[in-house]
Amino acid sequence: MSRPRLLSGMQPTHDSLHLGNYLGAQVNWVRMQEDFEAYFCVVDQHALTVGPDPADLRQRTRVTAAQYIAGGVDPQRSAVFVQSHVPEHSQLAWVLNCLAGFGEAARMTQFKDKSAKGGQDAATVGLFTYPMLMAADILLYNTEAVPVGEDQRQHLELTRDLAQRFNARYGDTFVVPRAHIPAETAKVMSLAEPTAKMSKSAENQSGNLMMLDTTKANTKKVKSAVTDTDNDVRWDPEAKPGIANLLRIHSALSGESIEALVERFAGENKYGALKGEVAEQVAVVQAPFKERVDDLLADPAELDAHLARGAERAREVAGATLARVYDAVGFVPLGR
Ligand code: ATP
Ligand code: LTN
Repeated sequence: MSRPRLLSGMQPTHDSLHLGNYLGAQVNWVRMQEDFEAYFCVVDQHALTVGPDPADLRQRTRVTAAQYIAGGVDPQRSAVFVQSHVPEHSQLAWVLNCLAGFGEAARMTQFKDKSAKGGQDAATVGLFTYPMLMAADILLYNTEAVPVGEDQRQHLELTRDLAQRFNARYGDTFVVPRAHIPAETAKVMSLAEPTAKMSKSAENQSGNLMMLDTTKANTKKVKSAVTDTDNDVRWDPEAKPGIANLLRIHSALSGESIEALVERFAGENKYGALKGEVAEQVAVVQAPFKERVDDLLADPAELDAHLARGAERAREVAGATLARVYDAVGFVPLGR
């Protein structure tokens, strides 16, 4: 019996993933690839929406793929591929652009945030149509499950709406996907500004724990994490967002429950001790991760071969779905 399908992706917008990407998304990917037929895409076309330097984009696309594998994605079991290698993604995106409402797309918070940051003129049309390309990524594979972080919930809702709208208008074509969002670590917050999520594109990078940084650099960031001044370790995300973030990170990495941690760090002046343990827990995961990435990047031909195999597997499924879509909307098939 065939397994249900899963697809997810990350943008190659930085030299390294951060701990939020790892805990919020990747840990779940690795767990779920056991039960699903999984497709993991490096979404380079999405990254183009912010106008990266070509050499950076090329390098970051490979580094991102290497990080998927270093984090535990098995390229023999799951398809690891690059979005621009599978042209069906942009082909389906066009069809979905013609189905999505202008106002509906304008309501996406990611678009509103990102376009507000650079000013209206700096925002590209690509940034506006980003969610329809993401919907195409997902719907091409008849995907049932999409493991992402909390910030992607709205895009997933839009994807579901578009799938249902297409099915209602043109007949049953797409599977309506579900988001899989991990509860505890759904949002890893910035260490410098614990009310904002850890983000690759944040202006202040001192709040991000980067998976490919040195242990020393990350330890320094943890030790200078913004907290509060009452020095009492308690679980109170509203009043103590910095401490809540550290507790969540510790718990996700160590497996120790938040209640147990609070009990262990109860009493005066334990912020330093908590930070010390968080730094250690981060290093246990991050140092070997970085080593595996370095090994993979040392053999670019092998890495590119993984990506070529991944794209081939992806195209088999994507091509069949796109053909059904083209037929459903009324495009004339190419004569022979
Ligand atoms: P950018 O800041 O450039 O938008 P990002 O850091 O948000 O990038 P993405 O590439 O957009 O990262 O996201 C990759 C995956 O990581 C998504 O599933 C997203 O939900 C998840 N993710 C990103 N940031 C966090 C975070 N701080 N906590 C938990 N999950 C996160
Ligand atoms: N928008 C997503 C990245 C992304 C994605 C996808 C995630 C693009 N296409 C398909 C899951 C499925 C983000 O993380 N910012």
